[in-house]
Amino acid sequence: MGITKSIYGVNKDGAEVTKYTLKNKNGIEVSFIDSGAVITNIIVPDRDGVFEDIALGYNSIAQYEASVTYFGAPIGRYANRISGAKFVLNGKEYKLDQNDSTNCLHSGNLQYSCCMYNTEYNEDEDKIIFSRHSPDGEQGFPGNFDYSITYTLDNDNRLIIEYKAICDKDTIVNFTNHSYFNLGKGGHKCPDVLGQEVQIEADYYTPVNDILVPTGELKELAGTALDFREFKKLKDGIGKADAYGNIVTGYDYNFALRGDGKEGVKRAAQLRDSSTGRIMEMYTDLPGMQLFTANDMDIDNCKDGVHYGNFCGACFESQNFPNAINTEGFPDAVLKAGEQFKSTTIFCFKTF
Ligand code: G6D
Repeated sequence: MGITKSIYGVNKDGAEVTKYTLKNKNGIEVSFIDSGAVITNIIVPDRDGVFEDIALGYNSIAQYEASVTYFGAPIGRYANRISGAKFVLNGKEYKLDQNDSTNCLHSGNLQYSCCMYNTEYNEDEDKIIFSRHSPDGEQGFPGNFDYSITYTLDNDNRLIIEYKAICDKDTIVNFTNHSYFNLGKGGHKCPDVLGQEVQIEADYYTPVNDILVPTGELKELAGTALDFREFKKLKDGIGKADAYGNIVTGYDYNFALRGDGKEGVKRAAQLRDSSTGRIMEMYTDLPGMQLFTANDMDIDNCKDGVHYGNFCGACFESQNFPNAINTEGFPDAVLKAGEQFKSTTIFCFKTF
């Protein structure tokens, strides 16, 4: 159905920020801004045809630029944690920002979601391409890294996110999108997702230490608070024990998705709300997914002036495993010089 655009605001450098909206034939709309290639709105119907914005977000560029919640944000060059904020590649040690205890979280202080992007699109098409050049050493990573993020909204109500990258040196890569979803009545204005149900295609998760770095094990989740093999309300897992008997006070775990990593894009997880009849499916070709439930959120004046509190949204961050570069046995995180990186994640919106 094409793209419309509008001026969203002015960023910290005084550059005009443009908002782009894709709309499909079913009336679903997804909007983005070229400051950060951030997803700002996802407007979908409920079972009665009431359209609401189910994506959490901010009210202004300044809030997005200062954000450490990563609403709608693409994350790179390496999403999730890297222990000790360092890694060794080809015998050389690379030091990163320590912005989360002694770890580097989501590539540190310079966020991909705070950079200005080039855009390519045709007004009558259903996709938009955001791209930029990440120079050698940016965020502490080796190599000149050229990457793009293509968002497509098709008439099957799928938001398709395609990541592409190429680097002139061996480097590491782990993209994700850190959108928070709330399928309840009011969408992102709904107070919490605790009554919403999650299903995840995983039999194992990667347990973490006290600073949220995976130990390197894969632990069975059957019968624990992390067991989402069948649909389960989030509130029915919170307060229950993980595989070690520790009480889960909120979800912030990486799930090892079923499969051998060679099947391509397959369904990884679902979120649904029985009161609105909204359901979201997430598909990916990546081996892991972080389920994060906004456990300590308390932010005023977000999008539409809404206050976001604890458990206000759920993130389904497709990813390689956290700290894979430093963990024997985890999937390879290295992108060889000149090799083309490609990865696809899809969010599909339905009603039931
Ligand atoms: C917390 O541990 C979590 C991260 O996984 C999340 O990405 C961030 O909050 C927003 O640090």
